[in-house]
Amino acid sequence: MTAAPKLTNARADFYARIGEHGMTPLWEVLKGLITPEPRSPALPALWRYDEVRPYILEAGELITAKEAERRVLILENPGLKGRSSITHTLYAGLQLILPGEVAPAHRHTQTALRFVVEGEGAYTAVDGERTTMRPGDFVITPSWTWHDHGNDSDRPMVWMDGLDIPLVQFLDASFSEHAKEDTQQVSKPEGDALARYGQGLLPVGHRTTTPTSPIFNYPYARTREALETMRRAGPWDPHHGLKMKYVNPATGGWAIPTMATCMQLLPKGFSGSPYRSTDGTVFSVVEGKGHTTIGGQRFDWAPRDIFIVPSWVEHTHHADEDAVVFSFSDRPVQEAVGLWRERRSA
Ligand code: GTQ
Repeated sequence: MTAAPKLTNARADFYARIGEHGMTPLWEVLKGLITPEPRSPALPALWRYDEVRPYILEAGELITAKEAERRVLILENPGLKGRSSITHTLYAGLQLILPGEVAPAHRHTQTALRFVVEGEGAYTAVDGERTTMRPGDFVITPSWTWHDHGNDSDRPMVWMDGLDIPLVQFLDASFSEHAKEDTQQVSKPEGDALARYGQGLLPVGHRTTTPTSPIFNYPYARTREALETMRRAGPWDPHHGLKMKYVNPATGGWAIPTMATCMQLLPKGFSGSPYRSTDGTVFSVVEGKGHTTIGGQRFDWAPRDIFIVPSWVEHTHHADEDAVVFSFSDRPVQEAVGLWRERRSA
């Protein structure tokens, strides 16, 4: 490792003069730009649902879903304050819809995922179809599709939003618009997309026109049942337990082109081996209690808690009970450009 260049008077004078011509010396910043390993500004963090829930409900007394457009408390990474980011590339928030409310229809180039945390019976509508959401369901709002949310149940409903907002911002590719009507017309029966694309079948002659999965609700009941059946045969991954990815049935690829989404089962007593990867990851606990050691720091988790592991920070999962954990990251983007790496330690 070479020492940092010395700042002499002659050099400082030179930097000032070239600065006026829109230039700056690489050698003063090179080490921070091209690091030997990722050095994420994001920090490991955990949000305990018990702790944040009262604030989410308090927001419900301060503003309506309609006035807010989306009544969401952003989960902001403590290392990325003011940047509306949970990892360097991803956004997460907790959205509240109270009984009788509607979050009006709009569309944007950012893709959203919803992971249902609390309540049952609210819907989201995407491209003319409504889906009723239940805890553990993974719901997709593809880029540039109209979507509105509503709650016809008699209980508050809370879900985690995951969006590629920071990534799209970095690429300067944000477009959005509001629909004329708050609630979009329903043109398809509920369950149509799941029947058409989520049964190991595809319509004959189906042509893939968008990179996002045509299934927009992957119900938890099915995912959970699959994990339960698979656990009888294994095999168990020493780092991840039994970890499955949500796929786009039309391409075999990730369900969302910018965000990898997975569900994993950690059996009671599981103690994982250390793992790190270049995709900073957001975890949302569905069932069970345990802890994850992230960069040497222990984070205890329980159902509905959310925690993040920044890029290239070593972590190990431990489960005190059978645990089911959802996660998302920017892995598909890194894979598409050949950047994704992992390191598995014994
Ligand atoms: O539900 O469309 O958390 O547009 C942030 C931006 C949710 C949404 C968010 C959004 C939405």
